[in-house]
Amino acid sequence: MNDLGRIEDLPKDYVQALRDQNLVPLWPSLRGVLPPKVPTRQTQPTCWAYQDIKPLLLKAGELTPIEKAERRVLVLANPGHGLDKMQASAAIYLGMQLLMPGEWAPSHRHTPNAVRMVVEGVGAWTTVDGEKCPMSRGDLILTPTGLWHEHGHDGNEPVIWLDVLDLPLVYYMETSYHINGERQAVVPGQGDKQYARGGVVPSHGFERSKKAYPMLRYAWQDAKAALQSLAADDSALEQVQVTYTNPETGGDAENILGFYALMLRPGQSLRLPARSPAQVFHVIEGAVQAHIVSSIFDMVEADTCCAPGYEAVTLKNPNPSQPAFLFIADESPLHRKLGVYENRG
Ligand code: 1HN
Repeated sequence: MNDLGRIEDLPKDYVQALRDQNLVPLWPSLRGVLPPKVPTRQTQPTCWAYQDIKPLLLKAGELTPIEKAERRVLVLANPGHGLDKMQASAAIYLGMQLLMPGEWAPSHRHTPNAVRMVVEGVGAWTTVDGEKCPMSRGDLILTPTGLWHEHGHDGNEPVIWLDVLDLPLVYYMETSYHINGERQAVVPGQGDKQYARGGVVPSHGFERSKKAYPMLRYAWQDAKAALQSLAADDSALEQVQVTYTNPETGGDAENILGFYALMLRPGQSLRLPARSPAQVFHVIEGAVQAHIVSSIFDMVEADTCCAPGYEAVTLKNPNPSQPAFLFIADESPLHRKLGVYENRG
């Protein structure tokens, strides 16, 4: 693999003389940082079963009060990166967060972008930039970079959601920090109501392009209805998928990670091409078998898995009579902006 000469081939005193000057020879490491044809990926195909996470998360609820934790989260860490790194992939962080009835996770803002995918429970809400977003199963709620956000819970059962952040990238760039704030005043006017139907928008009471992130909550019932009507409209459509977008720009909902909902028809097997971005798959409804490199994950509702970039993924719906629905997060907005995006088929 390394045919460019080894560090051991150099005189020890020469290597030490380089070190003393904070100098390093490139050639022994060149193949490592620039491997032939395919990048080295630490990201391993990994699956986290919700039935394994949930009891441990509920236990965290008993062990650690919210006042002490601020955010009560178990991180879904990819062993390929090392568990301490808290990374699912190079750019993606995943965590399962628990909020118990009556608890409040105080207001703060930070540079990493986040989204929440609600997994279980009713009665919780997230206030983002003054907009109070109710949290129901399958809803996607954005907390983009710099916006104040806090979580509360008026219901009477535990609420659990999946956090997806671009924290590993923002941390790597030495740009990750947070600021604590006061409880937010809730302001009227909800982006998810104003933009609920593409093509018809309110004539009064809102202005275009005032906000960088005009829509913060994407209700699952709307995304699911969109998928079902796409599937019904064209029975030959193979990839029944929607992208969560900024309704003003038409671009991705956030700057770094991309978010999508996918419907697998009953019994469908779908091959996703080998593309450069790493991906995360989370089952919202139904069952999904994911083939990723040499791993096969049999996933049920609320299970989550990740796939490295540059690998094709095959998703199968084993149920012959019911569709399956997945939430997908990937690194493609980042890859496109950086000019490294590839689709290798
Ligand atoms: C964060 O602010 C939240 O606001 C959740 O709920 C998870 C992980 C890392 C850094 C900040 C939240 C987070 C986080």
